[in-house]
Amino acid sequence: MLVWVHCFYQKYLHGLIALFVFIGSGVRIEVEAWTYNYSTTPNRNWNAARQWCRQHFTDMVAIQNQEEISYLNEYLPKNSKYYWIGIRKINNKWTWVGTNKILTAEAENWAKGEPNNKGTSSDCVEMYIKRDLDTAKWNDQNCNSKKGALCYTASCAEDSCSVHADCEETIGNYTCKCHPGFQGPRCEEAVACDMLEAPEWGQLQCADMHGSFRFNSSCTFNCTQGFSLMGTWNLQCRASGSWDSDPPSCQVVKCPQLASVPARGSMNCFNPIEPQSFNSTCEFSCEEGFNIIGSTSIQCDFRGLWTNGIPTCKARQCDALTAPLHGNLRCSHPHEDFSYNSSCSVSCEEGFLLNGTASIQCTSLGVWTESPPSCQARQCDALTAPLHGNLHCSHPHEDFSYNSSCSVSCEEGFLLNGTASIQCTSLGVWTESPPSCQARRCDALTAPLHGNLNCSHPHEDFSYNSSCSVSCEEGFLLNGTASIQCTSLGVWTQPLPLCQARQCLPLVAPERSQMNCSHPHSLFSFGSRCELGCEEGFVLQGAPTLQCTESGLWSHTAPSCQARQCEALTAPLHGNLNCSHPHEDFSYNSSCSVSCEEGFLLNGTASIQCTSLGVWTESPPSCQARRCDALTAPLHGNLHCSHPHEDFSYNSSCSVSCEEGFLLNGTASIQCTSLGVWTQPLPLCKARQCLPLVAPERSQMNCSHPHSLFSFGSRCELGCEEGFVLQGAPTLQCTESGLWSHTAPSCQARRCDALTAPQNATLNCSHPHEDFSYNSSCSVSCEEGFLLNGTASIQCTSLGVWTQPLPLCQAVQCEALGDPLPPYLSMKCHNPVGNFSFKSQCLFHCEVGTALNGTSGLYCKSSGLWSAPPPSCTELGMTVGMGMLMSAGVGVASAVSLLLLGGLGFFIASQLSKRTKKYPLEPKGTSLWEELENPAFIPN
Ligand SMILES: *[C@@H]1O[C@H](CO)[C@@H](O)[C@H](O)[C@H]1NC(C)=O
Ligand SMILES: *[C@@H]1O[C@H](CO)[C@@H](O)[C@H](O)[C@H]1NC(C)=O
Ligand SMILES: *[C@@H]1O[C@H](CO)[C@@H](O)[C@H](O)[C@H]1NC(C)=O
Ligand SMILES: *[C@@H]1O[C@H](CO)[C@@H](O)[C@H](O)[C@H]1NC(C)=O
Ligand SMILES: *[C@@H]1O[C@H](CO)[C@@H](O)[C@H](O)[C@H]1NC(C)=O
Ligand SMILES: CC(=O)N[C@H]1CO[C@H](CO)[C@@H](O)[C@@H]1O
Repeated sequence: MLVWVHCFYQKYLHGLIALFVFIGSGVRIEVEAWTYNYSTTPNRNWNAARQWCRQHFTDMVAIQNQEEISYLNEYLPKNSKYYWIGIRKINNKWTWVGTNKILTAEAENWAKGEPNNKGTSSDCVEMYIKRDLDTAKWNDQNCNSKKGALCYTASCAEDSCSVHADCEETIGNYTCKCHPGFQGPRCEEAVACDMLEAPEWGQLQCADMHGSFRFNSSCTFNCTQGFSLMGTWNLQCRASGSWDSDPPSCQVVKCPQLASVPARGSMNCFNPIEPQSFNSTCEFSCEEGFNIIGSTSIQCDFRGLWTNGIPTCKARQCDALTAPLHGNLRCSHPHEDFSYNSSCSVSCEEGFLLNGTASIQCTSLGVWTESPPSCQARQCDALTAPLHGNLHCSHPHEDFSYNSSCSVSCEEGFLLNGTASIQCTSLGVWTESPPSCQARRCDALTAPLHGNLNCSHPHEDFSYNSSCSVSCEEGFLLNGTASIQCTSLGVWTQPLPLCQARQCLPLVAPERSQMNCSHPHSLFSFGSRCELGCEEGFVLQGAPTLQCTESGLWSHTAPSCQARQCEALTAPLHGNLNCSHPHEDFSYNSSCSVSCEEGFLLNGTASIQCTSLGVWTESPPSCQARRCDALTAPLHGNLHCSHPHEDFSYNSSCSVSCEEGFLLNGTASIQCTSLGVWTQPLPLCKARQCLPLVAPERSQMNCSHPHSLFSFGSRCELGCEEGFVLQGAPTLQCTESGLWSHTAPSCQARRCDALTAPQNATLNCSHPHEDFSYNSSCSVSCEEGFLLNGTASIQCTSLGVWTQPLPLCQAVQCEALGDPLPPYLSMKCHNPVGNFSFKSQCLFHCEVGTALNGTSGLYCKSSGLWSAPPPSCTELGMTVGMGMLMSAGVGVASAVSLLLLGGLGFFIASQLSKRTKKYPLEPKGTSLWEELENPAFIPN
């Protein structure tokens, strides 16, 4: 067992805080706080197994979920009989015996087909720990079967959770399942509801079992006096953290609505809380003129009742009134009889006037605005007797008042003016204005026409004793008596005189005139005015208006009418004038016509008339010379014209002259005929002709012909092809004389320098054009023994220079000798062309006592090789070979001097003499060197 435990530890509990303790036959697995104990030695029936579990641990396992199942399957060792678990069928329900809880669906873990509940006693349950098939699944079994006991130790302790929770086992621990209304790990904390506040105008009192405003808190609301509670008065905090109903509010107690303010009064309410509610105060007042009846102020008490009823307003009272004598009283009472605002008016009988204010009112203070009025008889104006009359009156009421009556009578000689008897009416006026007594009248006079009236009136205008006189205006004469009087009978002594206009002589209208006269007074008298006008085409001579003056004479003498004058006409130049004059010369209706001479044309209308306005119908015509076409100078010509009449018209003559270089083509002078055409067409100016040019060989010619081909002004430019040079003028012009400015040029090949053959060479040239000119080609060939230095063949370019400089022929070079010379040997060379070069000859000789070994004379061959290898000197004996030769200048003379200088003279002479036989010297003109040049010269 111990071994197995070790393996188990290693196999399953590695890394966990785990502990195995072996107690007899029991094994405990402790995983943190969760503990399972089991025993398989021995296997027991279910009751024994449970007894063992209860004896040693808490109880047989109760499984709450799948997590515990897989845990057990993993950590328990395999037992062939498997393990009992603490579940049984009680009252036909699978029940956990340890916790007495019904099996939940969550924890259910039956093997396939289980429970099949075979047999009555198979209501115990085993768990297939580590079985191949249906591992960890459950199976219902006969309770007497013997199996391993699977026990657990509870993690829940007395104080694991608070009293408000149930402790539940979990793997390795427990959890506290809170009772409703509690929360927190140990479910100590009651669920909180929203905080409550006392309502406005109210109080709040809470009984808290688990802290204020928490689960099971009970809060009671009440309101202050004058307010009533609206809503639930008591609230409970529920397990869900909400109150069982909304918090109540306190609402003010209302009094009955005051339906209306008293009539004629006003109400002013003060509402500290709400309108017409608890503590509201209303005050009453009456309008002006009204007294309040009742209390002026009422209040709403806490029960919602007003302290008093609404008061009323009563109008204020004035004294009662009665109607005055001769009058009526009329009143209106808006409120009560003779009280505030009552209005009374008094009206008087006809003929009586109101004394005082007609209408009075009862004021708000209960007094009348004025004292009541009375009625008095209407007064007329007081009367007095008129001048020259007497007055008699009767007065029923008062003097000169309503119903009084008065009458007037005049003295003799005067007439009553007005009604004799008058009465004072009910309106206080006399029926008529009081009468007067007046003097007798004559007819009223007015001044006669064109006269003045002058009157004097001792009484009244135009009445007894009035006197009037008349005077006439200027130009008028008095007809009658000048002064008249009004008699006592009311008539004038004479009729009123008149004023008559002064007369002029009558007028007669002159001939061809109209006369319009106006006669304000009478025909042709003072003021008459005559206007005179003439017929159309005639002009008035004299004053157009005549007036008859105040002296009876006309202002002017009578005028006359004369025909209107036009401008006098004369015959135009080259024309005749023919006129007819019905009235006067060149005046209204005169008619004139013009005719022109031959060769001239009428310009204007032939016949014109003098109009009524004194102007000719048209301006007088003129005669103009007949026109030819206007001419302009021809190109390159000048036009000279003479015009006896007008430009280019009848008798005009024109001639043309041409510019230099141009020739006239046609008649030089032409004339304009009487028919308006030129005798000939206008001649032209043609450029003078030069001979046509042909471009010379190897040239290009560019010509411009401003006038015509190769004529005056033509200009030809000539140029040569490449390599050729123009000989002559490059530009030719056709001059005004018809000749070219220069003779035609030619093109010649461009020249190069003439060449001569260089030394020791021959020159071979070909010349396509001229000697040593463009395209000439020359080649140089050297003589034998000379080499060409440069290009063999050169050409003359188009620029007139050779492509290359002429090459030279240089002598062939042989190897230089004597640098240094072998011992005892000396050398003399003759170089006709250059040192050690073609044709060079060198002679050697050895010192005395030495002998020449080799050829004494060498010459440079055309192949550039010496004729023989250079010699040397040997000391053997006195035999001296012919290897040494003297070198000397050119010619025999120098050879001779050499011989004179050297001690060898004799020797050489003997040698030469010896040799003469073989190589005889030329008698004249040849040198020793020339001799040596001979290819036959072979020493030894
Ligand atoms: C067990 O659970 C309690 C309450 O839930 C907790 O306070 C405690 O730390 C847990 N113990 C372990 C070991 O998890
Ligand atoms: C809640 O209050 C009711 C009545 O006041 C009481 O019967 C009940 O036991 C209380 N519950 C708790 C958990 O305090
Ligand atoms: C009502 O009026 C009384 C007396 O003026 C005062 O003492 C009381 O505070 C008022 N109540 C309220 C709720 O205003
Ligand atoms: C005279 O009177 C007539 C008609 O009133 C008028 O047509 C005419 O022009 C007058 N002649 C003159 C000269 O005033
Ligand atoms: C002369 O010179 C040749 C070649 O250089 C040599 O072979 C010969 O022996 C010389 N003769 C004498 C006598 O020294
Ligand atoms: C009740 C009981 O005996 N429980 C045991 C479970 O196993 C551990 C380890 O042996 C014992 O200490 C407990 O007493």
